[in-house]
Amino acid sequence: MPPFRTAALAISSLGLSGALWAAGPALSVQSVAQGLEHPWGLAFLPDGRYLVTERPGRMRIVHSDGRLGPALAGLPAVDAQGQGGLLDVVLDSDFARNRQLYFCYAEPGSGADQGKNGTALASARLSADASRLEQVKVLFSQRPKYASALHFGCRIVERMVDGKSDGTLFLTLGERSRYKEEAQNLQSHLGKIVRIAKDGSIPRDNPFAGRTDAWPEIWSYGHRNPQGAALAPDGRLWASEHGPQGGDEVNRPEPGKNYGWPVITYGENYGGGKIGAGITSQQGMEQPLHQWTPSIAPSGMAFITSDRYGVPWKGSLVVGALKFMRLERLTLQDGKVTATEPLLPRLGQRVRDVRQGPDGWLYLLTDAPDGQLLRITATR
Ligand SMILES: [Ca+2]
Repeated sequence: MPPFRTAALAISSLGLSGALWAAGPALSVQSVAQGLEHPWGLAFLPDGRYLVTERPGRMRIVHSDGRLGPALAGLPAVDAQGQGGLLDVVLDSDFARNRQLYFCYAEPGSGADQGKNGTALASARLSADASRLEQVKVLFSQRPKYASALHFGCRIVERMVDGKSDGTLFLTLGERSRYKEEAQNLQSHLGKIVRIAKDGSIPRDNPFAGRTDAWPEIWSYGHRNPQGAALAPDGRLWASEHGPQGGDEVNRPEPGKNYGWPVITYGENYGGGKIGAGITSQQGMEQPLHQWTPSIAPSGMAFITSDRYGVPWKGSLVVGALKFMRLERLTLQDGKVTATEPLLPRLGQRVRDVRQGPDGWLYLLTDAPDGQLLRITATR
């Protein structure tokens, strides 16, 4: 559709001083709750309350008046050190009926893996009185485990096809930092996005299912540390990942595709110096849809599907930035990123997660020892 492309280019070329900004709403930030210790994942319960994870290993209800409920009982052991701990949580799309939820975390190793850890995904049922997790079941454990406090990835997205769950979950997995070459190894879970059925089985239509030289859980590979993921309104998976120094990325991970790390990257080593051959493209490896250099340190992401922020913002992707302490809005057109705009430049807090609530507003979690749940409303 050439007319659309022309329009998108025009918007993009306006850059930072463009009319796009003027067309956007004025935003207001309200604190819903505070006193959350490094909150990481946020879900909205059907009764108007919130479910929040805290990285040290707690999951709790936040009441609509901001009061924090006690930590829920029933969590498995969590290896909370460095970037690891209790990380994401999502509700099953049928939660109102089945009270099922999914969470991921740094799982401590045992036996031969004593002293090591890895990302794990579990399902559970929230008890009727919302005081505990019941029927906790580990659906997936990242292999191999390593002794590392870095790069767990760990966003969960339920896959929906034509608006209905297909019974599977995506889980993003980091490459644990010291083992970056593993991101290219198809017989390793490091630096991958995997797709797992809600009962822990492996979907038969995964891209590498049936192959002997690749693990069947793998959906896409060549990722570094993907800490943001969301399903677009059209049902496609999008994910963000931290680059090294520079080269943070947004991708739309497709089955079986290679997203390049550490062979291709727009980043460099910390303190300077190229990674590998220092190349940004190679045959058979996907280019990011957007990359940030310098890094913004992208964490959670969400699509704006509500009308709350006006027509120009509907369909945008918003990404939380841990660095520069803001939100980043990406304008999308035909599956491509055509413009980016920093939001909330005076927020002054690291953004760990961003989600659109059932009321259509955006909600943020800020990463701090005294982290907050914030609601972002539009005042015009
Ligand atoms: Ca890449």
